[in-house]
Amino acid sequence: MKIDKIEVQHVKMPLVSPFKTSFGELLEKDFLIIKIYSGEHIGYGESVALPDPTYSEETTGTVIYMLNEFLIPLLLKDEITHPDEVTKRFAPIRRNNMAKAALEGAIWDLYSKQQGISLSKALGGVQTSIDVGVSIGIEPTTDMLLTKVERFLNEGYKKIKVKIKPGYDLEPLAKIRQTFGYDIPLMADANSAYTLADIERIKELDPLKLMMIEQPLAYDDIIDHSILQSELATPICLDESIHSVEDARKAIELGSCKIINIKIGRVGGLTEAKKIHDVCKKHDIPVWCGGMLEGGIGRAHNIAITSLPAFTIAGDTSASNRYWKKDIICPEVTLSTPGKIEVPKGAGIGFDLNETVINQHLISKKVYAN
Ligand code: OSB
Ligand code: MG
Repeated sequence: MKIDKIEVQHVKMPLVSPFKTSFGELLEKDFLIIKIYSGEHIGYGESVALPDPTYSEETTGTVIYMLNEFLIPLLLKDEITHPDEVTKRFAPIRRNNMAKAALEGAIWDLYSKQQGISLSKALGGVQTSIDVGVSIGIEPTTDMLLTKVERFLNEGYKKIKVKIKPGYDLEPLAKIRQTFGYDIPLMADANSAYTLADIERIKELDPLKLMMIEQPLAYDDIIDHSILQSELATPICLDESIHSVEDARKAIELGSCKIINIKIGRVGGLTEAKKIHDVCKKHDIPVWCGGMLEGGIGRAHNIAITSLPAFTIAGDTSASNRYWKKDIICPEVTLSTPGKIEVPKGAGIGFDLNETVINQHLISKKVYAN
């Protein structure tokens, strides 16, 4: 794969409505688009980091720095023949997984375009359409929350995930159960807002029969989660705590979770995501694909990885209109049938870029020639 040049575009797009979690509120997303040029093909990647280091330590700013100072020079140093080599090339650089994944994702797209196959196929995907869910932030009132739940249920979403935090947990979730019943697929995401001292309060959620509770305890913990899981009927799903296949193996061995949320950015790319998928499949741990309020390129990568066989639970990859007035890809991501997204069959990610939308939101652009 001879790389001719790499382009990094920085864009900032407003969300259709604010998104609030236990760690803060987002009104817009600024992110990076990566374009890797090789002959007649261009591979697309997206940095999923948030503007502030509140979900993880990475930010759009740290990603720009890491790309510029370390990762792009390393990638351009010698030619690679397969995307798996990118993970190895980046291994001496500690963490900075979202920065690594942005480049690695573009290389995977480029590689599958050169092979003339879909990214899903290149990754070993088997599902031709995927089940999807939606993540709902902390809403100003319970009524507004119920309105959103109703809207997304009507759109057929197969998993309703609600953000919770201490003081906003049992009440809104119980209201959803009272209103829509126990048959709707409901889960909660705490984004590390609790500690083991809250164990009694967390156990009060058990009667609500949630599909799972995501990352209740510290963002870097797998020990306390194993204690909590041993006392909790509701399955724990880890998000923030899992950065690698080794983290996943240890969490499974300790019994820290029964489900794992795989985010390509958080784990450093598609190669590592696939490895985590494989270890989970071996241990009968279901996985689903998490989201980072991605633009269309990130969304397309999520769709491709979700086509792997152990992704048996609906992920957070909603349609483009969940977050964007106009997405950066064409066509936009839509539900093919209620609660389902079709996996594109075209080469690579299977979407073109909407350069008009990108240019409307462009802050800066940098080109690295090889
Ligand atoms: O914890 O899953 C999370 C968004 C930003 C950071 C962390 C998370 C989320 C979401 C939104 O829940 C998922 C999405 O719809 O993209
Ligand atoms: Mg989460």
